[in-house]
Amino acid sequence: MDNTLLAKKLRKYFVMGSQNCNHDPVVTLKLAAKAGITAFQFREKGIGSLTGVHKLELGKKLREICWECGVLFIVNDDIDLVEPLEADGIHVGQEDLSVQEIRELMPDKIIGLSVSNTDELNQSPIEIINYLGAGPIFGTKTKADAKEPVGVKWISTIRRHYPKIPLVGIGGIDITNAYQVIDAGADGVAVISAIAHAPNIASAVKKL
Ligand code: TZP
Ligand code: MG
Repeated sequence: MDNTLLAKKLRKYFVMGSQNCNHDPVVTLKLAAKAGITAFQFREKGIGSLTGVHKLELGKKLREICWECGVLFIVNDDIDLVEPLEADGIHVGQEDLSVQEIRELMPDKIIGLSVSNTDELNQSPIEIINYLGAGPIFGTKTKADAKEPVGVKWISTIRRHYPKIPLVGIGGIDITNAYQVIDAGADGVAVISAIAHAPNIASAVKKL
């Protein structure tokens, strides 16, 4: 997939695991996928999350929905799930398995990398990854160990250095501020609670 197409597919990027959902995650994803999310990241992690076979079984159901609706399917961090779920790619943070190692194992998968500051950006092998996740842009309660919010300025900074890399903002983004992230130069917005906790999921997805 080339950069232009990937950038388009990252426009409305729903990130979620069962621990984020007030309702059945399968129902939640179905509603979001039917309403127009373009990408999904299976992020089953943290307090209350599933492990082992339960994680795999939920992943399979969510993967199926993404196939049906033409939604890109990315796994968070867990490299052992990429093949069993036939994921389109994997998203990792700075403390996870190195992108060099992942690229050697998976030459054709999409690799997304989180970057929160200039040091992280400078030490990252941008040429071997496919997209960047930048944040947390705004304050967020969803990720317990989230770093300080960096603001939309971080989006414009990355964009200046890398005019063409597919780029999404994450952290505290909702229907009221998503436009700021796009206006700053991001290709898309990655959200958890703005969709998972929305009173009306379809309406939230449309407004993002
Ligand atoms: N990475 C940086 S902030 C964040 C992640 C996974 C949490 C985003 O959740 P929300 O609810 O969209 O603020
Ligand atoms: Mg991680």
